[in-house]
Amino acid sequence: MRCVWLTVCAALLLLMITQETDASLTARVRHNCRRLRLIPCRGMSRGWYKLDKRRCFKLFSYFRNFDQAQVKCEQHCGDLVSLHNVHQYDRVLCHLFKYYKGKKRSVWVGGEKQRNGKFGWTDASRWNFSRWHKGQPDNWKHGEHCMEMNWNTWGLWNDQHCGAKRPFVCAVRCP
Ligand SMILES: [Ca+2]
Repeated sequence: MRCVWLTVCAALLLLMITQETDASLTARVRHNCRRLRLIPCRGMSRGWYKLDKRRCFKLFSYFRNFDQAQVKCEQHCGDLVSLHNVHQYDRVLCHLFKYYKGKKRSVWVGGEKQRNGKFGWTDASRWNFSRWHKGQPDNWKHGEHCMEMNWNTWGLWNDQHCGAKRPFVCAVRCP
């Protein structure tokens, strides 16, 4: 009986810690994003914002699987977004946070498992930045080859089944 209560208490404690971490991370994202102002990309349609000096990004809020999302980005002469530093990461994260009004939503970004088993970007740029959720990528049930952002906690990444349908973020070269 004592063992059962200990297990229950441990589970509750773990739940509280997890929720606290999630809540504090969400609060940090909210705080960080307060002052961040996105700059619309000149010469492009509505919804495209500056990602860096060379690229613009846009959230497509309808749901597609990973390959369909990448094809859609290619139709705009781009790719699913690749992220290489905290500035790019914050711009995308804050846009999502504001768009979804703090209600967490997983989206596809451009991370995809390569032949060597490591993750790379669909635009073939260098993999030099990551924000994996603790314990990820875990290749759950040996079928997770695509990367989503905002899994479980705002801003953190997870490897996911590529057939799952998600909104997605594309990036293109500035016009
Ligand atoms: Ca996973």
